[in-house]
Amino acid sequence: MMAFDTIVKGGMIVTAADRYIADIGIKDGRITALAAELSGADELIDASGLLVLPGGIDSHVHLSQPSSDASVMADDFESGTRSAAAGGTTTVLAFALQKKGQSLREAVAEYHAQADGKCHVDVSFHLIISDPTPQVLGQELPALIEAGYSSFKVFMTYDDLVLNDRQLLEVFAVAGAHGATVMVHAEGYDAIRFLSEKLEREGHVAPYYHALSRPEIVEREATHRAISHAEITGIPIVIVHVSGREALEQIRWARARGLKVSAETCPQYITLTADDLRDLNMGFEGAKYVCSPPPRDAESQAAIWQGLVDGTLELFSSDHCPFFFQDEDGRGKDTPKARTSFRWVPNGIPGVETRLAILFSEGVSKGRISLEKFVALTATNHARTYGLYPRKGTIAVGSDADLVLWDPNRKETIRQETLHHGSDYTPWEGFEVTGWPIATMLRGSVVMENGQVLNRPGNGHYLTRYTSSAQATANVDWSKALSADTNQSSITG
Ligand code: DUC
Ligand code: ZN
Ligand code: ZN
Repeated sequence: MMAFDTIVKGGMIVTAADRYIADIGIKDGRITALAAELSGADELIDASGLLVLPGGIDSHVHLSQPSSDASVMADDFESGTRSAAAGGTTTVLAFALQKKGQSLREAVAEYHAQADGKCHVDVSFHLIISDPTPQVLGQELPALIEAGYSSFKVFMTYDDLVLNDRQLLEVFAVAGAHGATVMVHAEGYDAIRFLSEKLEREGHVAPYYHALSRPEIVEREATHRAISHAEITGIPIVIVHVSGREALEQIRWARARGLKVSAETCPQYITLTADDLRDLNMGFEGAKYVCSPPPRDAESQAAIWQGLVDGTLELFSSDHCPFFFQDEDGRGKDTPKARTSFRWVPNGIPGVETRLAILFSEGVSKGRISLEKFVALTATNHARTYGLYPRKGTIAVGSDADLVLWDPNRKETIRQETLHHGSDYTPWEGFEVTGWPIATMLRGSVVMENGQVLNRPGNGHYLTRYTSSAQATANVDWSKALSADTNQSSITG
């Protein structure tokens, strides 16, 4: 019998800590050897001249999520994870949204039913808590955290999702008691409503005004409030999709106070600005870029880069929230109702497939960040923050063989026609990048090669995750954290 199923030969291995040229020996889906020269495998993959990176982890992805209006998400678990695999991402943390009045258990069961057997890469769920009843806070949430759903998101805006301050504090307290990680959508509900109604009264209804209805101050205020609630309850939080310098200042202020505040940003905040929401031809194209928080200005882009470089921003996720632009069944962004006001344009853009290429090109190829930093921002820090490290997020003996073979010199132009997602457009149409994924491996199997996703939905497994408190107290059973048998199950398991 061969020592290895596969050897990846001669690539430049990059982790968050270092880089070196070596062979990677893979057996039963895991890395079992790293050495200058390995032999004895059924399959050899030549990686010479390529970078070998940990598969990307995208910890902010919306798939099959219901909307409160007629819009429908353009990706389910099959197409969304296919798109992830094509872009070099091997783990997707998607949301399982609790509808008002619904039990959390039921919400989780619904998402498992949607994901089971459909995924091209590994997945795990963050919960979205929209209805923190005593039953949810006292029983369901603690039980689910215990069962490996160790993170959840709360919203400070949106009619059907917003939690008031008391509810936020109650939810944070449960997270603290059970060691879960809380992600916060920090934009203030009342200020957005006030500004939206004022803009509408003034006749400012085009997609561009979406950006003016939720300016940076709205994000800054909510970020500060979320941080204060975290300090009151003594919990660590993650501020997701940080878009601008004002929110960033709040996060720096919190860190200087010794608070555990992590922060995430996304490709849209380093590449787009609010001006992209303007359609100078008086058309509706600007709706393609409507997401929340909205893209800001050049100064905020520079501030976001500074935050990525100095470590204030530790996570670079896509916030893949895919809608159709035009859809004949009225399920997309361009509908008669949405044309009456920006308020009715679904908030979100697709990006799970283009995340790595955009950060690599704008960050590494343009000399703003190192290769190691790229890996930390796109894989390692996600695994650490959300209870998957070191099984995921690094290249080490014992870790899953989730790898992306990356050509740092390849020039590509992002085009909708070559992407794999369900949306009918990409916000980055025509965007030129240097650096591109050549192959993606999930637990030792090639799932994408030269832009072709091998059609094996069901390869992806559901991942249970340990809690941040387990990590903080060194209470993780590391043998289990790496064990394929106990920490890895099928989607339903
Ligand atoms: N928040 C997200 O995280 N994604 C899309 C829309 C939103 O408001
Ligand atoms: Zn959000
Ligand atoms: Zn999101």
